[in-house]
Amino acid sequence: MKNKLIAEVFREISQILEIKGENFFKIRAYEKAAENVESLPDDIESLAKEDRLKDITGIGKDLDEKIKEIVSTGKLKYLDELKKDIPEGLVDMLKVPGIGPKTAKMLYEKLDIQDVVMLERMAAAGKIRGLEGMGEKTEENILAGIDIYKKGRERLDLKTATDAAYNMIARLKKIKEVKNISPAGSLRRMKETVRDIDILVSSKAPQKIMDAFTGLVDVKDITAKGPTKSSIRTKDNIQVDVRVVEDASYGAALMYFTGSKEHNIKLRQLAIKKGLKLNEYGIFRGEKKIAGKTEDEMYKTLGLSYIEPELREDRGELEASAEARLPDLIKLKDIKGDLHSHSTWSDGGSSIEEMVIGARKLGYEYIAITDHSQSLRIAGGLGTSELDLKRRDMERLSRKYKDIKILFGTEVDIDSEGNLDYPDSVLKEMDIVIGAIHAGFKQPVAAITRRIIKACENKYVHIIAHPTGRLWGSRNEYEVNFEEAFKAARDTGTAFEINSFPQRLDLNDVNARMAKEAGVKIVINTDSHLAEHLGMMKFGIAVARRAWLEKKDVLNTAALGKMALKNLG
Ligand code: DGT
Ligand code: CA
Repeated sequence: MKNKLIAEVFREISQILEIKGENFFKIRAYEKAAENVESLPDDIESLAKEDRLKDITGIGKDLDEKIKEIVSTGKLKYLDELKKDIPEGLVDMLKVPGIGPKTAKMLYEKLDIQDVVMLERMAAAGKIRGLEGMGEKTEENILAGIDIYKKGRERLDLKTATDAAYNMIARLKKIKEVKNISPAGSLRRMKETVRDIDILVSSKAPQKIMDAFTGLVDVKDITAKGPTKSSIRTKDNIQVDVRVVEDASYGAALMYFTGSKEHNIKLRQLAIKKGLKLNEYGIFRGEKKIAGKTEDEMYKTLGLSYIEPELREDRGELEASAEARLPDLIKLKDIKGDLHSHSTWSDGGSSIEEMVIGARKLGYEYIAITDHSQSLRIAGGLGTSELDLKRRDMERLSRKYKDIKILFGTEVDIDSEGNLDYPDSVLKEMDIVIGAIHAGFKQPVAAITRRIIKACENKYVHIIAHPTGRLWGSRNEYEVNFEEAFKAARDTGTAFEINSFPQRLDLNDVNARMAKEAGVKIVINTDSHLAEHLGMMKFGIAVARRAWLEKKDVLNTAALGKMALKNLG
């Protein structure tokens, strides 16, 4: 789908227009078009082909032509022209959280700041505080924003990395000389963020693989090309390394390049203790190779059972493997439903019916539609009279789709004092109540923890959603004292969420494992704002697996009647 690309182009146009000080309505028209295209459930390419773009709100003749140009050429002349008038770095500067077009314009005009590097230098040198409305605090905020921006660019979110890697692997698989192929590195371990994509191939014809890989259409630069290892940067600026090994060493190499480094070091120490030598070619007794073809064989030779890649972080997995007490990790197919999703009733882009159809396609037994609560105006939060209308809509759909249970829910805002955005009399009527923090991220840790605990203490709140508030690349997490929060959750029977949205993925692996050990129940949700987001469940599952969770630790692996949700009695 090109929806996202087109939305990004329109957003960039609106920002450049704003920097240039153009007409407000023109700016707003592009912004609005970006929002509409982004939340569109249909594939914009097919709409363009059928000449139905003008059905989209805010798309007239002019934008219709521009979308068609992007769809057919992948570019837009108008944007290229616009960019010529302003320094290139200024557009990047807008990606720094907290820097809007107005600020960028002022910094450019008054201080000739043209890119992020200059911005950082000037903020650090205290040169910005002299400008109107700017102080020392502004400079601190700018530096903090640059930090988040840089981190977001250094490491890819798991979805971006997974999509890019599997797309590339699918194309490399078609080469007949490829025998085995797999992702390796942090991506295979399904770490929340990934620096680069590592791919391992076994083949008798490494040169052919190297040529094919470096010749792929999306390669922008070839940073290294050797007989068995090459590195490239894609047009999306993603670094990919491919290594080719002999099939007899494939397992050893896969183990080595999957890591983590800490896991590898422990394995090597174990080998030495057994009088063996371990490297990326195999396990050796003296000169004789005794394992190397498969990972299974490698682990067995070391006296261990197979360790899933998600566990290879040196967090006790070697010991657990040796003592046959590795967890039976949860799998995607164990999930029976999604308990956190949005519809067009609040800020989602799909109707309840589209969400329900999406959930049925995944074979779910239930889906909760948990739209935002009344105070969250920007997210289209629902007032009580709208709740009645939504309920009627749901009841109609429940009669139409009898093979899935549609749960009536809300993501209720936890305010800065820890109070909930609906009275108990409203919450009481809901099948699923999710409490979530959406503002006041800068409060001290004790205050935020107190808010979460207070929400847990409300007998109608089943789940605490995205418990750290982080958004990779645009917002840092707020601090929570999880020891205290988990204690409250356990005592009240409130569950904590692992949010599968790739920019969120919180609870993270470490906190989710701590939650389990503290006796807290976990749910894995997608927080979908479009029907196709329902498929992001796999990323939440990855976090859960990295947290050593089993099927029984996760509530939404159970049938609806058996789900141990908070007892509201
Ligand atoms: P990343 O790229 O930062 O997201 O994380 P990784 O784990 O993919 O790290 P990367 O790409 O530097 O290396 C891939 C794997 O290769 C790593 O997980 C383990 C292995 N490896 C790399 N360097 C060393 C090393 O110095 N010693 C050992 N034992 N293994 C290493
Ligand atoms: Ca890597």
